[in-house]
Amino acid sequence: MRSIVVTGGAGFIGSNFVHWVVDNQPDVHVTVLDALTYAGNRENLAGIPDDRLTFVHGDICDEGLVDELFASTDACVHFAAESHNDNSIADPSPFLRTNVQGTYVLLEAARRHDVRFHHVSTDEVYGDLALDDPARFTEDTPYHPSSPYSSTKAASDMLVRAWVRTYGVRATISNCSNNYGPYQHVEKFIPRQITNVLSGRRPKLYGDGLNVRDWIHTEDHSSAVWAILERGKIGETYLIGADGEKNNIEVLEAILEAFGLGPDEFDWVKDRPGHDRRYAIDSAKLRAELGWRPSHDDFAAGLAETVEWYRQNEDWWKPAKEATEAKYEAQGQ
Ligand code: NAD
Ligand code: TDX
Repeated sequence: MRSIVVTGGAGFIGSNFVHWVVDNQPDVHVTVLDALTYAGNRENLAGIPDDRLTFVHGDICDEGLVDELFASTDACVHFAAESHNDNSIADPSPFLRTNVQGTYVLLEAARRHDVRFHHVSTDEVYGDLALDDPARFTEDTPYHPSSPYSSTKAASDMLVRAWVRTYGVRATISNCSNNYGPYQHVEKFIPRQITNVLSGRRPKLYGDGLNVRDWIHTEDHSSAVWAILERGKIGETYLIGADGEKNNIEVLEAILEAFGLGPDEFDWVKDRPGHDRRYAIDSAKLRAELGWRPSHDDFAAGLAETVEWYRQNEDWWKPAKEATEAKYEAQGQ
């Protein structure tokens, strides 16, 4: 594989993936296709040499542009999406357009040009598990999405499966759990709480704080996606997770501790409508078939590094902070 198109490569996980490829795959040229929505930031790709990266400012729904890019690439890794549940509850329409229509446009171009396609999806397509359920999601868990966001991701997964079966598109799918690390937008849970403290606000916890997420460092997501792109079986789905289940109170306490704050120094706020209770990934297939292992096995250390990154990069997050908090405040969150 010599050339790949990375959609959404200026977002959180996409840009971490691009850095990972540039650092670990010296013979691969990356073309990022990104619309630079509120969630995309060209700065996320700063420092990457021009001979390794071409940046294209454009929309995945633009058929002509996508066709042109797919005419000269070996593969596409598709990260571009509207990605935030709370936004999808306030206004689902951009989620339908980008996540469903955009994926359709990419699949049609992959079909025309026989491009190897990897679709990046989420564990949220499986719905949620009870706190006392010993089960975890596997590739065989039925789809049961709860939010407008996760239902559009589920729809896009279904399109990929249909294009593999009907048209023979060479595609794979991965469903990953919650990522953390640098370059994550301040609307998301961990960066929101870190930057609340850094900007003199109190952290905000939804509902009863007992909801569980299965945290994985974004670098481990990148190495897993690469393993699937290179060695995954066409038509298959792989779940990506690093055995990182924690409830939101535990994560928040670790953040408060990193700042030397007491465990009560936060506000309870209104719960998210339809709030999924627990996500948990069984990644046995990925580990057994592709030999993948996560390298970040110490959540406290990864979180401390992430806190430090936000401390050091105020210029990166400050411009988005006020507007994000104003939006939350209007929602009572
Ligand atoms: P993000 O919101 O940080 O980034 C999304 C990127 O896509 C941005 O750069 C944005 O500009 C771009 N984009 C949006 N609409 C576009 C369009 N129409 N055309 C071109 N570019 C467009 O998202 P993220 O958290 O990095 O998530 C990336 C992918 O990973 C998504 O598909 C998401 O569903 C999936 N995922 C995320 C997580 C997580 O924890 N964040 C977990 C599992 C899967
Ligand atoms: O201020 C907050 N307080 C709070 O308690 C925010 C922003 C969130 N929460 C809770 C809601 C969730 O239980 O924290 C948990 C994590 O919330 P988010 O960061 O919004 O993530 P989540 O809804 O779990 O979805 C994420 O993981 C799966 C990504 O945003 C998705 O793109 C991905 O598919």
